[in-house]
Amino acid sequence: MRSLLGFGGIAILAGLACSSNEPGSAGGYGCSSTEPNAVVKTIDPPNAHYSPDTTNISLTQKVCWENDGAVLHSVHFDLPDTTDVNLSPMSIYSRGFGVAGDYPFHCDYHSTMKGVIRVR
Ligand SMILES: [Cu+2]
Repeated sequence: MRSLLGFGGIAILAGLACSSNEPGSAGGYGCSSTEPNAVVKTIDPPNAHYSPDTTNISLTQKVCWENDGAVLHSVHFDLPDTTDVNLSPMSIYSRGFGVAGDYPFHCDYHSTMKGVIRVR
């Protein structure tokens, strides 16, 4: 049975005040930790990186990137999925995958920022 999420499960919540129904976030945004989410945080320079840089999820899980820093980052996937999303300060980006595989990604603004989502 295939996941219903597929590639349609993409949601961008960038800087939209009062639009989040995610609990437990004082600022009105943030990745929910009560759903079956895996959370990846962007870490600002001088030691810019994703934390964690490798994330393992199942076909039914989502990954939520969270920028609670002060500078712009992006989540730019490498081939075969070239989705490219800017992640402004105080914003999140959440998506599912639905197809098993490795999904490497990087930040367009900081060359040290690389990560991979491993979907099994
Ligand atoms: Cu960055």
